[in-house]
Amino acid sequence: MTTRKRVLAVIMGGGRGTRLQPLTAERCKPAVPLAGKYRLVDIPISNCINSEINRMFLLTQFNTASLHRHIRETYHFDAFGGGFVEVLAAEQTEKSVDWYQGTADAVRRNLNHFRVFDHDLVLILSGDQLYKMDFRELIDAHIASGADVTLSAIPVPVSKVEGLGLMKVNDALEIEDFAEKPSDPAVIEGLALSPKIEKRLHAPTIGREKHCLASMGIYLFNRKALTEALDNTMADFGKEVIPSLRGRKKLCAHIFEGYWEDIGTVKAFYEANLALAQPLPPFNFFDPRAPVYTLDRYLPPSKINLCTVDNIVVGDGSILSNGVLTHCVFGLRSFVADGCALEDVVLMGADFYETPDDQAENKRLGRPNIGVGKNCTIRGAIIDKNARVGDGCTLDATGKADGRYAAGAVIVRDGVLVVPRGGIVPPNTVV
Ligand code: ADQ
Ligand code: ADP
Repeated sequence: MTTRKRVLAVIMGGGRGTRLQPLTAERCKPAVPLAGKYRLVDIPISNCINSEINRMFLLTQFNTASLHRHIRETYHFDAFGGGFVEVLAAEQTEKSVDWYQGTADAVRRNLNHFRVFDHDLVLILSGDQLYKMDFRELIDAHIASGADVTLSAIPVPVSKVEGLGLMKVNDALEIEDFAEKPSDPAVIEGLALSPKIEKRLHAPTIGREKHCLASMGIYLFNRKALTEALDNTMADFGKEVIPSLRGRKKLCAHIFEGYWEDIGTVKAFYEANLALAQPLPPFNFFDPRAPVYTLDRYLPPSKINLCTVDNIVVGDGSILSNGVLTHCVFGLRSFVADGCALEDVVLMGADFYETPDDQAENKRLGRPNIGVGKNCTIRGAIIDKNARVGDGCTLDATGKADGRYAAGAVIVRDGVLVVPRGGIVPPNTVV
C-alpha cells in the first residue's frame, strides 16, 4: 500500500433531498437513520476511517444541531493524528446567499476551507450510498496510472443503468467516453463493456446480460486538477465537470465489484434497510475488519416478550411484545404493543423515552404513545422516528397509489407507506 499521499475526503451530504421526502422533511440527508442504529453519514465516514483517511469535510445544506451533535459526539480523533470530521453547511457569504447549486458548486464554494490543510488528493464521496470500500486501493490505482482524476466504477447490467453516469474505457482503464444518465438505448448499448474488460472482472459478465461501467459518484482528484476543474461556473460533477475534462485531463476508472447501493430514494432506502433483515444480508455490518461506527448511546438491551419473529433486526433499547413480526427492522427505542402483526416494516424508533407522566398526558390529549399501539396490522411501511400509531390500525401499502392518506397522517411514496417523523395515526385508522 502506498498511501503516502495526503488525502482530504469531501462527503456530499445531499441537495434538497427531494427524492427521500418525507424522510428528509425535518432533517438533512446525512442524518437519516439507517439499519436500526446508524445514520447515513456513518457509512462514508467509516469507509474513510477504515481506509486510514481521517480528515473529512461533510457538505450539507442544513446547519442542523442534531447532525453536529452526532458528528461531535461520535467521531473523536486523538490530538496527534490530526483527524476531524467538519460539517460545512451552505453558508451565506458576501458573494452568495443561496443554496449550493449542485455538487461541483458545493465543493467550489468550500475550496477555501480545504486550502488550509496540507493535501495532495481530494476524495469526493456521495453521502447516500451503502457499500464498503477500501479507498487505499483506489488511491494506489490512481497513483499507479498517473491519472488526474479517477472515478470509481461498478459493472451494472444494462437494464439497471437508469439514473447512473456511464463510461467507456480502454484496456488501460482510461475513460474515453462518459455520458451522464443516458436514456437512449443506442447510447447505452454503445457504452457496454468490451469483452476484454469483461474478462478481467472477478465475476465475469460474459454469457449474462450486457453490462456497462457506471460511475459510483466517487471521484479522486489531484489537488491541482480539482482547482482547475472548478475554475468555472459548472454546477454538477456528473452532468458537467467530468464530461468537460475528457480530452483535457487524464481520466481513469477503478473498477469496484462489491455490494453498492445508492439509497437516495424512498424505495431504495426501504429496500436496502429490509435487505439487512435477510439471513445473509448483502451488506455485512458484522465484519470486524471494517466496522461501521456510530454514536454510542448506552441504551439498555432490547426486550422481546412472547413474539413470533422471523428475520428481524432490533436496535437497542426496544420493547416488542406479543406479536408476529416478520422481516422488519426496528430502530433504537422501538415500541410495539401487544397483538400486532408487522411484515416488511422499517420502524425507526424514537429519540427519547416517554415517561409515565408523558403517557398520562398522551391519554388526556387522546394521543397515542410513541411507537405502534395494540392490535395493529402493518405491511410495507416505514414508520419514522417519534411517530405514534394508535391501537387497532391497519396500514398496508399493497396496491396503493402514491399520495396522502388518512388526512395526511400517512404518505405513500414509491409504493412504500410512510408515517412521517413525529406523525400521529389515530386509533383504528385503515389505509
Ligand atoms: P446523482 O446521485 O444523481 O448521480 P447528484 O445529485 O449530483 O448525482 O448527487 C451526488 C451526491 O451529492 C449525492 O450524495 C447527493 O446527495 C449529494 N449532493 C447533491 N447535491 C448536493 C449539494 N448541493 N450539496 C451537497 N451535496 C449534494 C451521481 C453521478 C452519476 C453517478 C451516480 C451514482 O452524477 O454519474 O452514476 O452519482 O450514484
Ligand atoms: P433524527 O434522528 O430523526 O434526525 P434528531 O437527531 O433531530 O432526530 O433528534 C434527536 C435528538 O433529539 C435526540 O438526541 C433527543 O434527545 C432529542 N429529542 C427530540 N425530540 C425530543 C423530545 N420531545 N424530548 C426530548 N428529546 C427530544
